[in-house]
Amino acid sequence: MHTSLRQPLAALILILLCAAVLGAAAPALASTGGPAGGTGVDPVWTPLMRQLVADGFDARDIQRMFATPGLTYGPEFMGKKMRALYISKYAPAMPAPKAEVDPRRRKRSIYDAHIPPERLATVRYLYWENQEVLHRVEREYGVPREIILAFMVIETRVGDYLGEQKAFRSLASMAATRTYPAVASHLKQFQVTDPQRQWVEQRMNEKANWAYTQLKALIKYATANRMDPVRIPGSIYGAFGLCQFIPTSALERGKDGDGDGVVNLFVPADAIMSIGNFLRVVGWKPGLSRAGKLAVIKRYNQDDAYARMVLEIAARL
Ligand SMILES: [Ca+2]
Repeated sequence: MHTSLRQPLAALILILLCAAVLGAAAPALASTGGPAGGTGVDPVWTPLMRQLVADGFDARDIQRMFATPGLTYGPEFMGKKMRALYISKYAPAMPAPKAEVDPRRRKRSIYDAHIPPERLATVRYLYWENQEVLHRVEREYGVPREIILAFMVIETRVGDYLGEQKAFRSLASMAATRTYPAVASHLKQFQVTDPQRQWVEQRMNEKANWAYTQLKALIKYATANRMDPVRIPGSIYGAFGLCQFIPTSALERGKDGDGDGVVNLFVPADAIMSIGNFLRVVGWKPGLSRAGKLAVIKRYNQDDAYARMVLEIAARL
C-alpha cells in the first residue's frame, strides 16, 4: 500500500519531465499567417490565440501549444458550470429529506471517505519522507505539518487523484466559450427565458475572463518551471498538483521546497512549501483560535465543511 503513492507520483513526474524536455526540444511550427495560420490547429481557438499573442506571448509558442494532439475544444466545461449556476439561481429547491441523518454516522462517513487506514499509512509515509521540509514550513511559515498534510489528503487523496483533465484544455475551452448556443444543450431541460439567457451569457463572460487569466498564469508558471503547459493534468476547472492550486496561486504562491530550482507542484516537497506559503500569506500564524484557523482555511476553499474537515483530519494524523 505504501507504494501506491510513490509509483503514480514517480511516473507522473517522469512524464512531466519528458514532456518538458520534448516541448523544449520540438522546433516551433512555422507560422506565416498569424498564430492560427499553420496546420493542425482547430480554428475555434483562433480568437483566443490572437488574444494571447496580443497580450505578449510568443506567437510560435502559442501556435505549438494549440497544435498539440488531443487539445480539442470542450464546450462542456462551461456548459456544466452554467448548468450548476442556473440551477442554484432559478431552479426550485429540492424537497427536504424525510429524516435527519444521525450526526455521529455522518461524521464517521466523512472521515472514512477521506482517510481509510491505508491512506493514513500513506500520509505517515509522506511525513517520514518529507519531515525536513515539513519542519521547515513550521519554522519559516508557522504552519503545522498536520495542517499541510490534511490539505494534501483532501485535495488529491495524497496524490492518488490528480484530476482527469488537462488544465490547459479546460481553461482554454472555458475562455473560448462566451455565447449562449455553445452551452444551450446543457440547459435544454429548462424553460430558459430571454432575461435568464442574458444572465447566463453575462456569467459566461465573467467565467471566461477568469479562465483566460488562469490560462495566462498556467502558461507563465509552466514556462518558468520548464514544463509543457498543455500536458499538465488538472481538475475540470484547471486546479493542479498535489495541492490543487489554480494557476494564479501556483504562479504567485508556489515555492521550491526541494531546492532543484523549479516549482513542481506534483513533487511533495514543493507542494508542501507552497501550501505553507499560501496559508501564511492569507493570514495563518501561530496561536490562531479555531475560528481564526477556519477563516484562513476558507481563503483556500470557501466551503465551511471543507474548513472543518481540514482541522478534523489534522487532529487525527
Ligand atoms: Ca522543486
